[in-house]
Amino acid sequence: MTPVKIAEQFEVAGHLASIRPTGSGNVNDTYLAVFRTHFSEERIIIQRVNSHVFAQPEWIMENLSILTNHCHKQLQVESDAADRIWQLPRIVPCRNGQDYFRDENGDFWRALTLIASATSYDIAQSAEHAREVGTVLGLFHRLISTMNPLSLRDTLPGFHETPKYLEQYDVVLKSEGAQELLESSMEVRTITKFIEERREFAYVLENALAAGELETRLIHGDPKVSNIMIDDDTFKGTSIIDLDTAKPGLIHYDFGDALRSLCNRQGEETKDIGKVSFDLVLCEAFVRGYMGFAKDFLTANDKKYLYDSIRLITFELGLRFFQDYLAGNVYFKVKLPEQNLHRAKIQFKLCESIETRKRQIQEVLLSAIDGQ
Ligand code: GN1
Ligand code: MG
Repeated sequence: MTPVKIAEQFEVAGHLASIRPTGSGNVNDTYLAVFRTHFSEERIIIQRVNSHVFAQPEWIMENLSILTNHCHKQLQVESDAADRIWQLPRIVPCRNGQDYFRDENGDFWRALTLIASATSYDIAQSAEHAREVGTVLGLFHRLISTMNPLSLRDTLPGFHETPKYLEQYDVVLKSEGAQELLESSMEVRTITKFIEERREFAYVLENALAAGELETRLIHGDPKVSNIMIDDDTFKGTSIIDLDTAKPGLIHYDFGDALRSLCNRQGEETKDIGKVSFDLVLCEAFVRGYMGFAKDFLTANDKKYLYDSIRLITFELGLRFFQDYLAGNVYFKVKLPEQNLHRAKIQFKLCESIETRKRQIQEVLLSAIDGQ
């Protein structure tokens, strides 16, 4: 079915004026559709959810409505005191009465309202931007901190449990394709060594959870900088999007993920790996914004693992990209066969920079926490 035909399955007033691909997602396919009546215009986001990644896409929609209903109620209670308008994506129903549509190939399509007058950026624009990203994640964590972690289904079992990725990596490494790459490429061998040197570290958060130092809460799962919407008029953060990976987990993975994406000024796809490093100014601005809300729910033990979370999620994403390269690019979308290898090298370079700057990052974290 063509994108035009798909768009027409959703309950929107007026006629479809245009539909075009948008966004830079690595997993789902995203389109922006514009509908017009004689008097108005409505813009919606239509997505084909990758059902190789999400085995039960219906659960994503269930989670989304539970989550947005909770946040909406809470935001309404607080709206008089808020310094901005917080926006949430709303599910656009399908003409068949459901909140999704399956095409003749079995592909899963859903539509969401577009966050109004706002932009998301793949790369940090300024320290002010970083602070807004921190503010949005802090507010989101505070809003969902009052929900029962079991109120959402686990749409992606094993997602953000670093040891699980190591187990999968070990299996892939034994495959014929991976063994051939290992034999023929010095670069691949160097990366496997890098991973081996961090094998023990990969357990740091899960060990803390098992020891009772950290607790399972609800998390966003993918709060990278490009999922935070910034108001075009006020330049204040106004929304967090891409709620498909919201699930029970450790909020540390969220904290780390926002920072690893934000503090790499070169971005996740740069050609210039040599320039990749972890930016301390952006880090400090983010943490100040985050702590404005997070001081209400972060425990002393939570604070103890913040540095590790930044290092770990960066390592984890590098491992996921590298493993997918070895497996033949079966998970992340690629335009070039070596793209996942390249993406992995960028994350591992960033991971090294985070390791080299450990003391400075810890100082930044402490001063931002004390500043509250
Ligand atoms: C994927 O598809 P996208 O771009 O929203 C991935 C995240 C990674 C991210 C890296 C479900 O997110 O975990 O951090 O790429 N999402 C999934 O850019 O695996
Ligand atoms: Mg995502």
